[in-house]
Amino acid sequence: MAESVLKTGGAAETAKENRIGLKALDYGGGKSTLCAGCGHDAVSNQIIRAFYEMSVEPHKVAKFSGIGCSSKTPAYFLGKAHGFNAVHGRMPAVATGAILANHQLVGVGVSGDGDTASIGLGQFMHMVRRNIPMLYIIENNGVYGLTKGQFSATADEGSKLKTGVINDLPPMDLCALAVQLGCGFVARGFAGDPKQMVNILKAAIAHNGLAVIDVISPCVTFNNHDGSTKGYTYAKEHDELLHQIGFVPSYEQIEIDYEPGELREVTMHDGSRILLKKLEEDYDPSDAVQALQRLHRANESGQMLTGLVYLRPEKKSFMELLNVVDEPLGGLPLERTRPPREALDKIMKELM
Ligand SMILES: Cc1ncc(C[n+]2csc(CCOP(=O)(O)OP(=O)(O)O)c2C)c(N)n1
Ligand code: SF4
Ligand SMILES: [Mg+2]
Repeated sequence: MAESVLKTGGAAETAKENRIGLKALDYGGGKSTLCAGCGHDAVSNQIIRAFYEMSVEPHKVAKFSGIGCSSKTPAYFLGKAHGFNAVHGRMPAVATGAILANHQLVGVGVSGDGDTASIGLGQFMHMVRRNIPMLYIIENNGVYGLTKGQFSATADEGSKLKTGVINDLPPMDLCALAVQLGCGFVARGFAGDPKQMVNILKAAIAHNGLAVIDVISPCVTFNNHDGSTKGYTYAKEHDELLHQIGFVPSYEQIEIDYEPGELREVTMHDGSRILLKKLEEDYDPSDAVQALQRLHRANESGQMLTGLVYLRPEKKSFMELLNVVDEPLGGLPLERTRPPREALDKIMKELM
C-alpha cells in the first residue's frame, strides 16, 4: 500500500514558504490507501504542488468527488480544505450547489472515467453547459479500478480484461465532448508528466469558469498491460505534446526563458499569463474546430494529445450569468434573501 503522496525536492524545498507563509506540507492530506504506483497518487501530489505554488489558502478550497479509487483521493491532499464525497456519478450536482452557496471557494472536483463518462455522464454534461467555476479533474484509467477492472466508457476498443473479455465498444473522448459543449478550458495531461500537469492545474486555478482536465492516470493493477492506451508505457511512447505550457501568476513579473516568436501568450481574467510554446505547428487553443480535428486525428492514429486543447477565458461563468452578488449567498442574512411582505403582496395582487 502506498503511503503519503506528498513528495518534495528535499529538506530545502520542504522548508520553503510560499507567498502566504505556508509550506508544501501544509497542503498535504491523509495517507494514501491506493495501490503502490497508482497514477492517481501522482495526480494528488501534482494538485498539492499547484495549490502550494499558487498560494491558495487551504481552508478556502472545497473538494468534491463521486465514488471510485480516483474519488477517494481528495482525502490525500489539502487536508485543511472542505470536502464532500458524493454518490457515484453525482458529484456535479453537489458541487454546483456548494459553489452556488459560496462562490468565493476554489472548487476542485476529482472524478474517474467511470464516475464521469459512464454513470455520471448526464451530470457532467450539464455542469459543463452551466460553466460552474471550478476544476473538474478526471483521473482516466479506462477501467472501473475500485470494482476490479471492468471496462468504462473510455476503455479502448479491442482491449482485453484479465479475464479475457474483449471490449467491442468505441471509447468516448471527454476532451472532445467538453469542447463540443462549449467548455472554456479543456486540457489533457498524463500522471507521469508532473511538469506539464502542475502548469495545467495552476492555469485552471486562475481560470474563471469550469476547467476540465482529463488526466491519463494508469491503473497499475487492472489496466497497465501492453496495448492499453492508458498504461504507463503506451502513454510515454505516444504522448503528442501540443505545446509546452508555462504559467505566470498575476503577482509574479518574472520572465521565463521562452524564445520570442515561438510563443503564444494568453492573459487570464485575473492578469495571470499562460505561455504556450509551440512545438511543431501553429496550434491556436481558441479554435474549437481545430481542437476537435486534432483530437480526432490523434485518436485515429493512436496518439495521446496532451496540453491545453481549448481555451476561452472570456466565457461567462454561471455566477456571472446569474449576476450574483460578491458575498457568498450562503452567508447573506434573511432580510437580503427573502422578499419583503409588500413584494409578495404585490405579486399576489397581480395574480388575482
Ligand atoms: C450507484 C452505484 N453504482 C455502482 C457502484 C459501484 N462502483 C463503485 S466505484 C465504480 C466505478 C469506479 O470507476 P472510476 O470512476 O473509473 O474510478 P477508478 O476506481 O477507476 O479510479 C462502480 C461501478 C456504486 N458505488 N454506486
Ligand atoms: S485498483 Fe487501480 S485505480 Fe485502484 S488504487 Fe489500484 S492501481 Fe489505482
Ligand atoms: Mg477508472
